[in-house]
Amino acid sequence: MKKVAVIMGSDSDLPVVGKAIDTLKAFGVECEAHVYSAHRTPKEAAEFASTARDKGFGVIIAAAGKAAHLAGVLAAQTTLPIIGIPVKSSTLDGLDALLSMVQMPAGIPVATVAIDGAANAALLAIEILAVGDATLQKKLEEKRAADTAAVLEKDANLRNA
Ligand code: RP5
Repeated sequence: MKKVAVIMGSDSDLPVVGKAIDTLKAFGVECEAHVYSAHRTPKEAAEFASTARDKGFGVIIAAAGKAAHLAGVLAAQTTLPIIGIPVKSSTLDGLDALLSMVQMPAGIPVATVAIDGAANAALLAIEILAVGDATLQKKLEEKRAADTAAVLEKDANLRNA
């Protein structure tokens, strides 16, 4: 199975990004986390993205806050799918990161999830890998069924209260 790379602009993003790593691990997806910054370590970020496919990665998740160019900078160096997590790490509550990440020019896509949406970033990465992996697809379906059951249980509890 292909690996997922989880790149964050700073270790201060880890409390958010941790949910993505935990979700990937829960599905048995191998992941590798790095701190690379589009602005502070541009060479390392570009080097990682341009060699990621040959190293066995199938998807890259990129998390960053403020003027969040990391996902776009990585996307410019590879045709692997890039999923961006805008991180709420500034006085603008993450709206700055969201707009920096989501407004990519045509030709260089970044699939941007919600502000701090790390769990969905991981699930989207898993869904991409599951296109060619029946075991992973089954695990996704089991999670959906469990999520549905949990909501229906809450509904029943509410009516029985
Ligand atoms: C961004 O700036 C990082 O992704 C982080 O969200 C934010 C603050 O970084 P630090 O100053 O905490 O390293 O590049």
